[in-house]
Amino acid sequence: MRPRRIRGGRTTVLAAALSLALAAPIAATQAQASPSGAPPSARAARTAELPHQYEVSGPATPAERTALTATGASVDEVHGRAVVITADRAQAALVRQLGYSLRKLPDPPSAPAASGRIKDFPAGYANYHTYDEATKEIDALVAKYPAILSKQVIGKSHEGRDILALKLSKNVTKDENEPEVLFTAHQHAREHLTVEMALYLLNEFTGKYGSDDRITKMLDSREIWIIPDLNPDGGEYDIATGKFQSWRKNRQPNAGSNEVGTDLNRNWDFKWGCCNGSSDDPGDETYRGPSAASAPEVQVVSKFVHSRNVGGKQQIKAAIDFHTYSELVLWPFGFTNDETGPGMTQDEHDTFAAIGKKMAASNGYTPEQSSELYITDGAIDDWLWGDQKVFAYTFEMYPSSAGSGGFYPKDSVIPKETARNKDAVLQLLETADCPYRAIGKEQQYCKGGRTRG
Ligand code: 0X9
Ligand code: CA
Ligand code: ZN
Repeated sequence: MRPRRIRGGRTTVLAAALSLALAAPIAATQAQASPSGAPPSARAARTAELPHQYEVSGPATPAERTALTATGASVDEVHGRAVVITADRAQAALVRQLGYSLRKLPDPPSAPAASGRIKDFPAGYANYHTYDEATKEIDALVAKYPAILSKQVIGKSHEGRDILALKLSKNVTKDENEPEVLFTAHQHAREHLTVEMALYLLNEFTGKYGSDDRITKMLDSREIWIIPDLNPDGGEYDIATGKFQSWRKNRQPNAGSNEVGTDLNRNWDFKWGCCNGSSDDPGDETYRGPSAASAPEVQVVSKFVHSRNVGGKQQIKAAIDFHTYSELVLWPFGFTNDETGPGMTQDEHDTFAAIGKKMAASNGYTPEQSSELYITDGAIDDWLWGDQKVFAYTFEMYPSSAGSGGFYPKDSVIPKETARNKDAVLQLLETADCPYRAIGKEQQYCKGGRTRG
């Protein structure tokens, strides 16, 4: 019963479930139609158009918010009786059609790069790392700390940029029998703060090994993987012109459409496209791609995770995928509102919730099952858990609202808002040898101790 557009025209919304009038052409279609009334050449026009953020008053339940995502807009922020969305003109019109009122929010800043170069962050954002800057910083760290940090190129993005996996551990060149934990960042192009989060962790773990007790213990007894940039093409595109593009997806073209990009966080191969938690329209923010794991970036990371299955056992025990924004700690499943069911026992759910709530207590975020927000299918955490039984979380970082910078907070917040997650990250590392300790069931689930062999 999902509201559907008729492809090729965006002329009709069939929103029977929402009891809407069906016949009236929507405003955006009229705006896009040529004077002759011929079919609009809206594809090219939409591609050139930057989306905007809007506050939408009314949607108050997960079901209402999921219905909102069916317009193709992304839901960026959730409050009791309102949300903030990113939408292009057509999507905004569809939201109005659902009976909600929209208030347009200010656009992200646009300024010449502080460096005077294009393809760089603008003034006020100079401390964010471009892809090249991040790569240089990483290479310098690897050169300085070769005993505890190693770099692998695990594959390439659509446009051919390297996707990196950094390993941090004592005896880093050996694959030791130690619990592994994965941190990923930047599935969504405009969420630049997440790359800074990954770089923070790399700097912190290397720089404080040997002096910070908790860090030293974790590098001595865990193998930590950091994939700092899942979507380098999208990230570079977002900053390429001196004006932030509010871009979310990757930069893979879509066959038969002028619309570019797949939402990587709807493309993972678990319950892909199952549950109205993603879009089949290439123009939408949450386009799931033509098939599961169709995005090269998703393929590369899926293959990497599968490669950590050693001797029939997945070595990665826990994970955090960093996003912005809203200050949330989320856990699976996103594809269903049910707390338990196939693939999620009561003990597993309770373990997710116990660890999630404790991490949230340390960083001040709000803990909840991800479907409390809205339904998502094909998200990485659902895949990591559903396919690989990794205790996988999604962190939505700073800020809590659009008014505090939304996707584009100034670089002055980077130190505080990355360090804010240090304790949560260490907690997850510390629990990774037996997550079930969090519900007092270590004996039942973890006796025998060793993860392998
Ligand atoms: O919609 C998303 O992919 C995430 N929000 S964002 O604003 N960063 O795009 C939330 C995902 C929630 N669902 C799961 N974690 N499964
Ligand atoms: Ca080791
Ligand atoms: Zn995101």
